[in-house]
Amino acid sequence: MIVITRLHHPLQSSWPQGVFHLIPWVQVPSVDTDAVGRLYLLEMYDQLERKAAEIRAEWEKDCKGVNTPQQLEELRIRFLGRKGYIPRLFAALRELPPQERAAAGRLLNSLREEIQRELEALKERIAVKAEEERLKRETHDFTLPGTWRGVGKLHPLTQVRLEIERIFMEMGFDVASGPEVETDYYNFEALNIPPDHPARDEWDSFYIGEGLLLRTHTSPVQIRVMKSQKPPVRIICPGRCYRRDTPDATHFPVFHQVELLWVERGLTMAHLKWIIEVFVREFFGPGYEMRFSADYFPFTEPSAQVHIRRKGGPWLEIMGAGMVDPAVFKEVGYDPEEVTGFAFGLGIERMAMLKYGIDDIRLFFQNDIRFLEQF
Ligand code: 2NL
Repeated sequence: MIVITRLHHPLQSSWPQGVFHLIPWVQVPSVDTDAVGRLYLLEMYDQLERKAAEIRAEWEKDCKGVNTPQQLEELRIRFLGRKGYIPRLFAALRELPPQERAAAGRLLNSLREEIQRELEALKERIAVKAEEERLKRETHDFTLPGTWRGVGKLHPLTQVRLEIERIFMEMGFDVASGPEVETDYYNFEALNIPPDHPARDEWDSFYIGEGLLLRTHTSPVQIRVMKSQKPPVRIICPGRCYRRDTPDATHFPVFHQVELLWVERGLTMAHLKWIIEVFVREFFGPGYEMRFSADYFPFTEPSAQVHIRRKGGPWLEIMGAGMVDPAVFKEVGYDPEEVTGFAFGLGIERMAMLKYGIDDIRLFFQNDIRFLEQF
């Protein structure tokens, strides 16, 4: 009796078509069972090999028509997907007896590896082609004007302020600042300008009630510094100031000041003159002569206005200055017999106008880019 189980192989749609069906095993009871088994296995292996060759051929044919990632993915699923040809072949492998699986497995493995390798190559080729096509499509005209991204710069007043700060910082002065809304005390009284003093007419102010006003100069910063520390004091106070002036070519209700204050034992007007000389040379350049002439400020005594000029040019007023009035020292708790000091105040707008030849202060506040971009 011959017992051959599972003659119907999963790869076969009907009974095997090879030599197997020709074996008259039913008619020949004394058939050599081993020989029949070997034949059957040979047939199975043959079938597998043929199927592999078919798959290989189909692959060769179909991979030529693949041009897009989608087509590639379809091809991959058809051959390597969970229910694709190759996994189905591997499933069929299980139908072979163990001793035959190795050879068939090697065959299928090499087929699978080959297809995987070619799939990768195909993927690479498609990517390269897609990139080439993208480059062909996206051409650039490098002669077209670019998008202008304006490079910002500092406002000319800021540039001038920073330059002035640099000069005095190099001479050892600290930069101090304080509030723009001040009390009447710090803005006037501490500076030896009592209420109802006629000198107040000089500084037409913006009052905002309850003894508060917009500072008319940066001197209150210096008062605050002196009240908070002992001499020596070497500071400059740059900042925004406000006066109730009607705008014209040289006046604007908002403007910027730098005041300097140096308090120490033994300072004289000669030191003041030296400091200003150094400043003028640094800021305006060499070749200027300087003149002090008498002036009056309630907070300095003596007081002076300072002019400079180039040879043959007109005298230009650059600042007011003076020796700190003893009344101011007493107010902040300094002993006028112990220390002396000097101060000056200059307008940043005026410095910028002199340096760059600007004839109207209002230009600084109009934010006209045609003006601003020149600095
Ligand atoms: C000007 C004049 C000046 C001062 C400001 C000052 C400050 C203290 C004490 C003494 Cl705390 N003086 N400042 C001194 C002289 C002149 O400014 O016309 N500026 C534009």
